[in-house]
Amino acid sequence: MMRRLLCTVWVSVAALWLPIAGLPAADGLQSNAVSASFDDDWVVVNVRGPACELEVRTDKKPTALWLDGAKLEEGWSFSDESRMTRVRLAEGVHEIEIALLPNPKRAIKEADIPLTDAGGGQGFGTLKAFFGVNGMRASGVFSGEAGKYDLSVKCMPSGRKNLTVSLAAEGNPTATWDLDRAKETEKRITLLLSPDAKLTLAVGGARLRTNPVLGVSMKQVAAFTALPHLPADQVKTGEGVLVEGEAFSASGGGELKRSGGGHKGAHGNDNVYSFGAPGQWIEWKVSVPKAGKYRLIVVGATDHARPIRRLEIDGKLPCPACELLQFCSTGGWARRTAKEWWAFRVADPSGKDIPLELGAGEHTLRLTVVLDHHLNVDYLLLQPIE
Ligand SMILES: [Ca+2]
Repeated sequence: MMRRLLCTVWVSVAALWLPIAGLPAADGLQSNAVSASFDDDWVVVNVRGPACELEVRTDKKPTALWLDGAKLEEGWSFSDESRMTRVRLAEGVHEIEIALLPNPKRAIKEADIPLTDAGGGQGFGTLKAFFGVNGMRASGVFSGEAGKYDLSVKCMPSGRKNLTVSLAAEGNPTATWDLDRAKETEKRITLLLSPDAKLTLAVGGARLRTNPVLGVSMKQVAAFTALPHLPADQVKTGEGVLVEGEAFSASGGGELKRSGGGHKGAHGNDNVYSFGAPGQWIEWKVSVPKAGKYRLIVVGATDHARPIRRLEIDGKLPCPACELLQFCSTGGWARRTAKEWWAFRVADPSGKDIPLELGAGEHTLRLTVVLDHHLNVDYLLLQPIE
């Protein structure tokens, strides 16, 4: 059974007693504004206005009081007869916290939650936490390099409270889970993070007097593969198998659009755009004349900093790096100038080709949006590697 604390708050102004809610100030007297919140063994009262005596029906003698963050050793009293706790307040804005539990600690207001590196590095930034009547909300910016991360959030038991945690990381679906009442809870989440991604961690359901988050640790499990690139007009389109972006065979997860010549200098006078919703995908059929190793070139334009795409061939990842291929801004969407079409090569950042082994015949290439940056696609080109 939950104990219910009966909290009746009255405020006295110039010797007149006024209930805090519902009554107008007596003639000629300025009223105090009062609000209060409480749970089993803790009362918080906010008072604004002229000097007054605040009286709170706490039923038992408090174990500690704080006025505006400072512990009050004197200046307050408790009456066994009326079961009231009385505090004298000067004119102004005040917060009074009254603890009724043994060995009280004042409710936490702020905390830093570091994003520690499970791999032993220097960490990935800090979430700044603020505590209020409904729980805690912490936010901060991820300071690591782009990549895929395994993240672990450990929280203490919630005790008598029902607490729900949510973690939102820019570009990823929000994860929510409940805390166990009796034992520590560890939640593991995989996130795709760009540098400077915003992270928000919230614990809701009740006022918290301590930080329930024991730690957040993360570990990079895959890096993004930044693709080398060159101006599109330097690509020898005659060498290899070319498939126009606009000649896709299927798409899903978002409304893909064909330009119909609305962009400058596109090959075949057309391209696709509106390709940037998380999880959105495009498939192309290509017919490879001869079995062998091929390099893939994707000609695209984007004004976004870091479009990430997963490449699959015939439903499979052709190489581990193909999970997170990172394009970069070409300076614009190619609406103004054809110079904004760049050729990105599936290669490691040092420029070494990542060869794709293909048998003769038809294959399906699929690009899927990871995170949310847009990329216009003019064409794809498979070139045989000597
Ligand atoms: Ca095209």
